[in-house]
Amino acid sequence: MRYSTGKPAKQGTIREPVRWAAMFKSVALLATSAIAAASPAHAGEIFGGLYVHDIDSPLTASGIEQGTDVQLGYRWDKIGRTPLQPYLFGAVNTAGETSYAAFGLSAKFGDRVFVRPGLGIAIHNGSSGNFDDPTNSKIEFGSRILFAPEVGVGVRLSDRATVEASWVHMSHAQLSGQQNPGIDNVGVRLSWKL
Ligand SMILES: [Ca+2]
Repeated sequence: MRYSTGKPAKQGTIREPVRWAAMFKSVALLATSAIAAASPAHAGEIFGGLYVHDIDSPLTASGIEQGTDVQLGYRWDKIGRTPLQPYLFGAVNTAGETSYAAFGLSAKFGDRVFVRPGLGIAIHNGSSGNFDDPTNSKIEFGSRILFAPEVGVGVRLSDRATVEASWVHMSHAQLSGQQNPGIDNVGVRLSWKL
């Protein structure tokens, strides 16, 4: 029995769904093979963390801004046979001060215990002023785009999960002039392999 309603189906109503199904199938196949080609062995990782924003460190002239950074990101699988993993994250400041997003490359050395250095480029929504304005509680970064080196020291919790103490620095290395106070954010980050 093909049609339980007993009504004869019109030509169009049968053929349209079949055509759409075929199209959907080929798109799904294409997407699946593209993902498979991009990551033959593993998928990437998602990560998230909480950071004390703008700690007063010897590396920066700061300790000015307040709040906590809520960070959320994605780390791709290794590029070929290199240890390099591209990453992308956003860090939103809970006190409405400088939030930022960074894209870069990191490498993980070790397994149960590891060190993960990285170098990223960041864009932020804080002040990019070239002179310090002491009347505000903002950092004048001197540039909209900043270098964002980072280091994590962590341990593996399971096959999928790691936790690390993480330091993210941002400054422009005086490439955009003398005004380069920089910022250091220190926190804890959890990564989860997909
Ligand atoms: Ca200021």
